[in-house]
Amino acid sequence: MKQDYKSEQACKESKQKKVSKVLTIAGSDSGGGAGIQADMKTMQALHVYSMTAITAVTAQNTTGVQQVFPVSTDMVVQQITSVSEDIGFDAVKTGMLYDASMIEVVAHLAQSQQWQHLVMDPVMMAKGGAPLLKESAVEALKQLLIPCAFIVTPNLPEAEKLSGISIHHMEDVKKAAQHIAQLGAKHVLIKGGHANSGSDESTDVLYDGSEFYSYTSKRVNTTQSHGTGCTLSAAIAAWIARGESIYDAVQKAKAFIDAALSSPLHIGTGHGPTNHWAYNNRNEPKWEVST
Ligand code: PXL
Repeated sequence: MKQDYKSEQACKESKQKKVSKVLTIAGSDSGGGAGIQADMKTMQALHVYSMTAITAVTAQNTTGVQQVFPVSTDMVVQQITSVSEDIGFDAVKTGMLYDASMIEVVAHLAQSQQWQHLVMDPVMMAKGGAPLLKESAVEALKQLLIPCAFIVTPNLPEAEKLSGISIHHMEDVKKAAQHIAQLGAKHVLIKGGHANSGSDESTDVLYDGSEFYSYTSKRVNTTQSHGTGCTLSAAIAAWIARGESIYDAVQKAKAFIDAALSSPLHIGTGHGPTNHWAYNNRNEPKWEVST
């Protein structure tokens, strides 16, 4: 009997999963498609417990950003301290940081708390062109936060800003990735979604300090792409927190965003959000537009 009980217990225990945890430090998007909201929806879908430190509150919808209200650096430090002292995390993700003083305090904590897995999305601008990072803060990103990053995930315009290299061809993408890695990031993923190549494929390039890896997927031509960068980087952070290698985390996060872009929800009248349910419902019928 005892033996039976023991094996039952062992079985039960072996079926227990560790809950992986990610802290996201980013701005709130009232429209629910990008920022903190995209991060939490993505991590929830990937069965990762998410926590937040909100850096700015934005009033926005699918037509644009109407207002930005930055949260004080003291309050951001307190949010991070509160969750790190009690709950802890397996990875940290940063999104909208808004200005140099915010970058300074986050970089300071990254160093003092020795964050091993910082996924840094260098958010600079919203889809409609609203600035989410002050121009004067780009240098702080380069000098203070990139050196703490496990992976930086710029799109093409962000990669140009961070590297100072004007990108026209794949060779330029590689040079820019090397340049950003030299600033201190362990890995750099330059996303090809903004390329105006006329190709029906989109290629993201990962650089790990010695080799380049290409991730090519079918280009999804859609206006329903608000929050794509946040969603991809949140998925990378979630998979890293779950113990995947950087190569598999990027591959799986790409699968998540491909599903999210391919099955739009048609929310709002402008640039709608991606579909954070789609990855888990890949074999379900597509969503109908509600009128
Ligand atoms: O997608 C970049 C982004 C990040 N964070 C916030 C945003 C946006 C885009 O609008 O609003 C808060």
